[in-house]
Amino acid sequence: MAKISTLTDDFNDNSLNTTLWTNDISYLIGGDESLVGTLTEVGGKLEILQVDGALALISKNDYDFQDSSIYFELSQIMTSDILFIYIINSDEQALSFLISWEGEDCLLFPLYDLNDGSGNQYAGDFITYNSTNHKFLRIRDSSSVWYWDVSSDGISWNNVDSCDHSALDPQPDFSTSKFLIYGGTDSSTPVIIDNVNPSEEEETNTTNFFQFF
Ligand SMILES: [Ca+2]
Repeated sequence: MAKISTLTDDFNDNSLNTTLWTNDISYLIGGDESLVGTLTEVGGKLEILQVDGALALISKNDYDFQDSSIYFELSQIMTSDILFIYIINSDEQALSFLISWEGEDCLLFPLYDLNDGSGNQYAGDFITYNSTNHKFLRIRDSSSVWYWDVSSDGISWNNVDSCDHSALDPQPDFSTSKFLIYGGTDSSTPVIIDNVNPSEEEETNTTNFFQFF
């Protein structure tokens, strides 16, 4: 099983890579095709637009999240309601960021849900969502600790919260996981993302660019 860090897309060819992505949530729950929202690559980014109040982006393939990580650029969020960014395993256990509009405020929550009937557990306190400081979001697993990280540039990261999962019994198994963005929204403003796990080669080139100039 490929590590989830190998799931990469820069969305630069303005054509959705349908071997990697779908808006068909039956990939998550099994069963018949069930499309949520629309996915369109525009201007080198991916626009996820709600239809009938909901939107979704799902990795078609399964990945191993254990001792791995996924990050991406959140270029724009919706203007109402909620958005979940999930790592979700085959037992429907999930690690997530929740972005939630609460009146005038938009909040960012680090959460996990062990699918044991207790619902979402708070990894830590919510913080006010900031589109500049939280432009990049990362969820990672390292040495039996889950981390929720944010960054303004995808290079320098700040940890929002962490959870030592070594003592959980039974131990959640994230060896077979999907990446999922799911939201309920009345907003006609699309969620726009870019740069899912940029390759190290691209990061190196970016560094060289700035060093050269
Ligand atoms: Ca791009």
